[in-house]
Amino acid sequence: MDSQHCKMNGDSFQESSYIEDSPSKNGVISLIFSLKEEVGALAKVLRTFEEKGINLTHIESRPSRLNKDEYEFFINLEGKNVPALDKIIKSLRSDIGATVHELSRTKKKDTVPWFPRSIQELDRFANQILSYGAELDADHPGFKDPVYRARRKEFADIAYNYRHGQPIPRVTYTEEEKKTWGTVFRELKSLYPTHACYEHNHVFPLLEKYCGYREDNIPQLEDISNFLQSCTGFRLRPVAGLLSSRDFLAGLAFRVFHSTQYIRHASKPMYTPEPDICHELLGHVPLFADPSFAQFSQEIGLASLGAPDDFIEKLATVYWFTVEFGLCKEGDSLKAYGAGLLSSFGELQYCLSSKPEIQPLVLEKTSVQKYCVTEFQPIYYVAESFKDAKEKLRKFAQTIPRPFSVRYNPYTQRIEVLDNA
Ligand code: HBI
Ligand code: NLE
Ligand code: FE
Repeated sequence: MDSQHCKMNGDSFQESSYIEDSPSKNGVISLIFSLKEEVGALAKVLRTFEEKGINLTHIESRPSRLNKDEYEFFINLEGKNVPALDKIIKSLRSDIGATVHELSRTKKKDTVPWFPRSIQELDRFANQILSYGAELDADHPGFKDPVYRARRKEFADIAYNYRHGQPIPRVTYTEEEKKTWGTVFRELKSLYPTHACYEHNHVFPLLEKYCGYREDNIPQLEDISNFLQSCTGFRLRPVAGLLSSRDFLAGLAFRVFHSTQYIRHASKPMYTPEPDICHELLGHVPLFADPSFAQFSQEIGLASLGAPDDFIEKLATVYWFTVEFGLCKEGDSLKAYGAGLLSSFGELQYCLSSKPEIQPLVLEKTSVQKYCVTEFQPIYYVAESFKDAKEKLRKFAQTIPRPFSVRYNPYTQRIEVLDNA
């Protein structure tokens, strides 16, 4: 596999576009913009800053190297009113035709990253998809297949247009898509009795009974979302591709699971590095119907809200080695409960073979384990039980440097923030 996709510690899923938009927090913002040499050009720009009440703390000018008849201005300003600043930058670009480079927005050290406080606010994540999803990477089996790409776009549009509370649009899958699902379904179903954990095997027949899980049918997200809500309050919302770890984990705090709706490319049914409908429905969904697992998942989400970037990375790694690739003890044997295992008939067989390294789940260690997202895992961590994993997670969450604690209120579907100060 291509090693450039093996960024360590999951940082291929990381993104740090979080800018605190509360007007009370003021960091320093540096910009460079260039203007045509013209009488009053700079004054005009400075006036817009003045009008929006933005204080400039430093300004330098120099002739532009790229364009002889332009001047570049380097400015520092107080980041008090970020939305207004964003408007100014936009209008500099579109109205004056200036080239604007934003050099840095130094966040104050104690700035808390934005997080959703109500379930409706998850709508904000819809179009913040990481490149892996919307634009397929060059070594993806679907990259050169125009039919597959066009199909992926149809699914992306459903997700972009979705708003909380709406029913999830039903999809008519093509014969080829159904065939891919059929292969994955048949192969996995034959492995589950011996390889999947008790909870997965317990729920699976219910999904066959109530949600249309069959070899010749790809179930609909809406039906599954309703089923899960009646089991544990978990619900699904469609997503166009990979979200940042921060956004994805925040959904879990509300018992919302962002689910893809497209299916893997027909040429590689046995394993895909991306989430797809097989992964979500066969891997994740059965476990979200289990109360103890649902609680564990939500607590990872709650721990992530407003946490600093390095902590998000640790939580994403814990998520990776539990929810995605976890093994658990059942008597004397090991079983798979991680969704990435339960949706890949290649890796499901491999993970319980003698090939990989097996270690007990110890979050201080597990949370800093490096991993690769495009290959079978060389190491797995074993949980004693979901209850044990949850207790470990609670202890771990207490180490988050966060000046407040959070609690989910299921009646209002809001996060309550309790100030520790
Ligand atoms: N985004 N849509 C989507 N689905 C995932 O399973 C997913 C994600 N973003 C990040 C992620 N998973 C995890 O690997 C962790 O980084 C949380
Ligand atoms: N490798 C898994 C599969 O083939 O189903 C998907 C993993 C998504 C994180
Ligand atoms: Fe997953």
